[in-house]
Amino acid sequence: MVKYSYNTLVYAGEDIEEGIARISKFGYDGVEFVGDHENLDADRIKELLNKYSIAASSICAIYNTERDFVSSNPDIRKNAIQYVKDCVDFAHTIGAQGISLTPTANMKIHPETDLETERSWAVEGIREAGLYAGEKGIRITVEPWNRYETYLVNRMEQSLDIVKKVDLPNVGCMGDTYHMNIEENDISEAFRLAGDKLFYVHFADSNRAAPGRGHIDFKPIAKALKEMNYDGYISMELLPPSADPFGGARHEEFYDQYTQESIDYLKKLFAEI
Ligand code: LER
Ligand code: MN
Repeated sequence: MVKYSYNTLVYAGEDIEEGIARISKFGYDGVEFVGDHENLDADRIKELLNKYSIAASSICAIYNTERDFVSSNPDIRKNAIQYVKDCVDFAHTIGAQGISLTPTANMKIHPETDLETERSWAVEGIREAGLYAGEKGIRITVEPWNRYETYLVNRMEQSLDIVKKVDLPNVGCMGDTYHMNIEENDISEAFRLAGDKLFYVHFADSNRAAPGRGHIDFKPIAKALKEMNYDGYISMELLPPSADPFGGARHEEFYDQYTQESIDYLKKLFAEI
């Protein structure tokens, strides 16, 4: 059985308690948090998760020009590794199982060095972060992003290649249907390719709205996940229709409406297949 989670990334301008309460109210199993451990109080979140009887699913780590696994500046590469280690501590305190990772700064679309060197820095850095995460029982998932957000890992086969080279039991792949709809030939086949290395999933429709509001056909995807016996989280990562969706503006429909609608839509879909 899959588990359902909702990423609080889109809940701008409210206290984290409101988000946790909402996600619990609509019947989710888990809450996904942004890797913003400097502004989020881990002990308080742990108490709130207890209060609303819900788990933490994963930490959505955000990389920027100050923390980039493949920067030509070794200090910035070190910052990226340290950032994941800090996210691991945060995850450990709140009981989250994993951390999502992409080895480049978000929205960086040009390499600084040759791709072979950058890939080897990615493997090296993820391995160091993965060893630290493994000691605390936390998994790391390598997420492909579409070509407008990164150039290094755009498809599942590239995530799997890095994961195989890192070669740690707690480091695996993830897929985000929004990115996959742009980059993969066949979304279901890409999930199947990851096999038992598929550790985590983000769902959003083709326009990043709630599943059912765009033109992705979720039926074959749900079927593939079921046939693979995937029993991890499907986390809704819905974002506004904006060139910079990470800007933090409040879009009303992503709060109660899409939180409720997404889980209802997916539970019905999984029951039908
Ligand atoms: C980025 O587009 C993404 O998909 C997230 O999981 C991380 O911010
Ligand atoms: Mn995602």
